[in-house]
Amino acid sequence: MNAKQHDTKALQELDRQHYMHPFTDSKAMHEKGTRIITRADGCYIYDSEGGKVLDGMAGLWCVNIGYGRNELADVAAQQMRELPYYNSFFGTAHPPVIKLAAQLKKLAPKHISHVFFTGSGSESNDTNVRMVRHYWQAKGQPTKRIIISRDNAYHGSTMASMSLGGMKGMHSQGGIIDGIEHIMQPHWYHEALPGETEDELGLRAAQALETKIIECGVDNVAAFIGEPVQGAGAVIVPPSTYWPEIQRICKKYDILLIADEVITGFGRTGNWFASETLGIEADLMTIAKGLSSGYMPIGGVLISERVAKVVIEGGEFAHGYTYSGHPVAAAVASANVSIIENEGMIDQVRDVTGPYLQQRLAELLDHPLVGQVRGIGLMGAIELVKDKQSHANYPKEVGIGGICRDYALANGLVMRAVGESMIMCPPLIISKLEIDELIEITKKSLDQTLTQVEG
Ligand code: PXG
Repeated sequence: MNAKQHDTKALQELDRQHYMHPFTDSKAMHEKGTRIITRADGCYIYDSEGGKVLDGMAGLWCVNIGYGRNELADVAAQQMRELPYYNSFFGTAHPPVIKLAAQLKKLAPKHISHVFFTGSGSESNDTNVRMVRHYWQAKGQPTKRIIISRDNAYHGSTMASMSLGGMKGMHSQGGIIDGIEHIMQPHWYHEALPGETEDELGLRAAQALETKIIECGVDNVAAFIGEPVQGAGAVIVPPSTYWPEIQRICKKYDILLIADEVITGFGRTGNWFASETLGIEADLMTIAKGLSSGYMPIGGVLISERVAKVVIEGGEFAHGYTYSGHPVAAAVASANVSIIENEGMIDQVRDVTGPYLQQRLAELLDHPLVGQVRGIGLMGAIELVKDKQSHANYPKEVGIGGICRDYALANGLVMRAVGESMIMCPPLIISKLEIDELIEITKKSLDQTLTQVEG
């Protein structure tokens, strides 16, 4: 494809004048000049200066099938011509949304019976807050309203989903809504007591849920929400003792379990959902991102028969978005899911590229800066430390993650820095050769970072 010419300077100036970016320190960004991405293909993105960069983050954890799949553009164009918009309110529906719901029911865990559609992961978690409270009300237990989540969780950026999240920096900008409680995260590397094994930490972190339920009053708790593997929190894979214990506690106290699969869904961990990989049976599952591989904005909630029955029996659930089940987004999501299925992408992640990425990441443990590598399937994190023995990170002021991220970008790789962790989540189509490239650039960037911070 011929690259269109773009006037970088003019675009950067317009950007500075008029565009308010999400999650951005505007002043700092404009001092460097905004990076303008103009096109993408496969696992690579291209900028307005002609630079080619390996996208180790699949956009924002979402471009599962990779860039440049023209079939999806064709599906979108065809659907726009036929029926660009209609809603599912007031007794109507349209073919793409009905077909997508049925397609998702087929590939979801057996106990899932229905799907509610939204425009994003954040909206889906807002839907969850309303749905679990409505569920308990409809069952005649209206005091069950509190939702328990974890520190350092990410569930979105709307008021309710941000409140569910456990990001202190977000809470501090405007506060959180009532009825949300947080417990510790299952992060062995930084949360373990002296001598505590991973399994012991997993149990202790899960039992914090039981303690919190009792503290809140058993009759006041509606649900627990967790990402099977924390993503934005820096790819934190819980010890194997964690989820079975969480599940046991949810059953014991009769509270609903919500698995936020926005990042982990659609193949990321080598199954359709991480709930299968980790043996979680959730009452509600949040989906977005990989549902359409980011080609169209769409999210949703997979609903178990247990919850769906009560909601359906409860009369009108007064909730929905103009773009719930948008026909173009639904048609594109449906084609995306078919591509994942027909091209065997999930088997490839489970059997080939997932284990290969994890094996190659493990090699980085020899590097003086690397204290731990974590990961599962095609998501991974590298924890940068000053002292491997004590697990101590460099002081925040050093900004070691940002240093490493900037070197990686200059070397041709997009990686995210979350505090002192370097994180990655490449498209599911990444080849072993491209994983080699990712690892080589990471090694080089770690060396450059070490030289800069230690001289
Ligand atoms: N749940 C999870 C687990 C997520 O990772 C959302 C919900 C919200 O989805 P929407 O579509 O509303 O953005 C997410 C989103 C980061 C980063 O810094 C991560 C996300 C979004 C933006 C930035 O890693 N995840």
